[in-house]
Amino acid sequence: MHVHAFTPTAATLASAALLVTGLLTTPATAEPAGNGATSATSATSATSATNAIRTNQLGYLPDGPKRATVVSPSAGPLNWQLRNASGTVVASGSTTVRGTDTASRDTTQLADFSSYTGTGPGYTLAAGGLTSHPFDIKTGPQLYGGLRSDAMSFFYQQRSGIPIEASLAGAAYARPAGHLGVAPNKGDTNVPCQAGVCDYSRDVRGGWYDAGDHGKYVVNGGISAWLLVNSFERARRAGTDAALGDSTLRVPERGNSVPDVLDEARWELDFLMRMQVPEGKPLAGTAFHKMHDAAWTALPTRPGQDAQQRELHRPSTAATLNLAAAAAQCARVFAPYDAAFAARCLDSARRAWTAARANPGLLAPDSDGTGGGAYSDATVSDEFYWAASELYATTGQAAYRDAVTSSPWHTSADALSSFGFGWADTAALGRLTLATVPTGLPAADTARLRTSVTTAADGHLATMSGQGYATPLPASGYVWGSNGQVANNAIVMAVAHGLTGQQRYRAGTLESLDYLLGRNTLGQSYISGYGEQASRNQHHRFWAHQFDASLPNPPAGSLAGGPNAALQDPVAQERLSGCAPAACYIDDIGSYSTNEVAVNWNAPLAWLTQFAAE
Ligand code: 9MR
Ligand code: 9MR
Repeated sequence: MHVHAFTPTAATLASAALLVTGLLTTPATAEPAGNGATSATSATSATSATNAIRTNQLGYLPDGPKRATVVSPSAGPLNWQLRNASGTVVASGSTTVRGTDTASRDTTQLADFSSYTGTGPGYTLAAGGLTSHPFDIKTGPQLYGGLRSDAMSFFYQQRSGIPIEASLAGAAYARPAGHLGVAPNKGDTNVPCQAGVCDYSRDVRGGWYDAGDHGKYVVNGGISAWLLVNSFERARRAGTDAALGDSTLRVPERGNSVPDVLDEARWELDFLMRMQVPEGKPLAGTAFHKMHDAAWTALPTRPGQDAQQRELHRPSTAATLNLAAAAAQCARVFAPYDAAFAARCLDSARRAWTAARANPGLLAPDSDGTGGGAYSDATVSDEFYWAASELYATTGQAAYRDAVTSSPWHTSADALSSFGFGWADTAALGRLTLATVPTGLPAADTARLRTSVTTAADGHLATMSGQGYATPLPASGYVWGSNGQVANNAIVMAVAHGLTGQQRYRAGTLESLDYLLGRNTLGQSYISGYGEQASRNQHHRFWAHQFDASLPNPPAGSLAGGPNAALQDPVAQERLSGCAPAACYIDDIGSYSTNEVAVNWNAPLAWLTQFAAE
């Protein structure tokens, strides 16, 4: 748990009167490779958005909500028309005036064409003399099936320690394996600790690179693996897991009789277990917090070309509990497919739990951010709750149940707050598991946990209804990785839908995808490859086309971190000063605080697109 309430800076407050409707980027102008700290686009081209009818640029479901935001100074409602591909008006109505939206400072109106249930390509919505980008209305598998597959391929392409094959990723994305000890890599096969942390080396190959960097961090890897496995566990409950089964994704393990989404998660789970301190060593059973380069590498750097020394950082209680939670979930979900692997996961989870209980105060410091992210976390009671919940759901054992029921997080209203869950805030994950997986908890207690999920989902719906773009974030919620937070909150609503069958929760989930796919103040689809105006220059050391024209842009299905009002990188500071919170985003490779990709953001995207594709 860490505090992430956003405090407006003096700059954002002073410029509150400025009417910044949006900031678009110009197409990439390739310049010589830089160090990533500067913008690759030289012009300061902050132009306003080209289109003021904001829709989901991918499209809508015939039986789902279909809403658009119209930005208009008009004080009264406007008439809208929905046209099909041949230009025929198939539905019409009038907008609802919404007034000024705090997060974007836009004056918005709502056009709701949900009652139209036809299907087809190339619809447009017109209002107030403006016309939207064209969009499709298609069924779930048709509309979201491709994005689900691409959002999962992101994980394959982030894999460390294995070559990325053209046959699976496409020729532009193929690359040699990274960090297997082939020069100039120092390799993750024999990694020493930082000075003073341990006197031995470990083989910590594999796993996914965290983001645009080549670090591998247990807390962020664990929550991401958990989300992929959870997406499968949820689908199995709903009876829709066939779509995630064997040979459904572009992974090398196709055809091994194990669902492909689990194959992908296992690539990370194997790595997480390698990060556990071995028996016989000090702090045995705990997990090293992270491993990464001794110093930041420049952009671009292909994984196999990273020449930096890799180092293990000191074990932390948070990482240990994150491993315990993810490995306990692994034991439960993998059991029908690979009993031996499930048993190995359970053994690792139990040892991690015991070690965390014995070492509850190993806190990862904020200062450890050279060459990799800090992922600091000063409060681990929520990680204890999450790990206990997973171990209890898997084993049914009394000791874990007691740890669940005696935790303050079992009853705290903060477990599912408006900020939701994240790599440092994991109590909600325990709640989601206990609310959905059958356990021996008293029925009344399970019912109370389920109500806590639906109450949280209703809170997100209330937040959305107060926003011009139906975003499940308060105006203060535009922090680093805000798009990941949107996606995580959408998962809470999807789980509430699963628990109750109520359509309003499904609508909230789908409208959250609308936001990510273009229904926002910038008219920006934050998912590469999807939408007329989609992010394409996310911060990444290999998908660094903006810095080196011979390298690819991020592959389709890569979610950008999103608007971050705190402007925490030099490009954002130079280009976005005065931005409204929801507009503090720039599609520039240098803006790592608004435009990086990360496993903990693509994991909820994969989860949600699986839900939407059903
Ligand atoms: O590239 C790094 C990115 O992955 C991280 O999220 C970010 C914050 O930890 O840091 C980036 O690295 C920059 C470093 O912090 C400062 N010097 C320039 C680095 C490359 O942009
Ligand atoms: O997602 C992380 C965000 O919550 C933090 O505020 C930020 C700064 O510490 O770091 C983010 O994580 C980055 C990590 O530190 C390094 N790899 C890239 C991650 C995404 O930007």
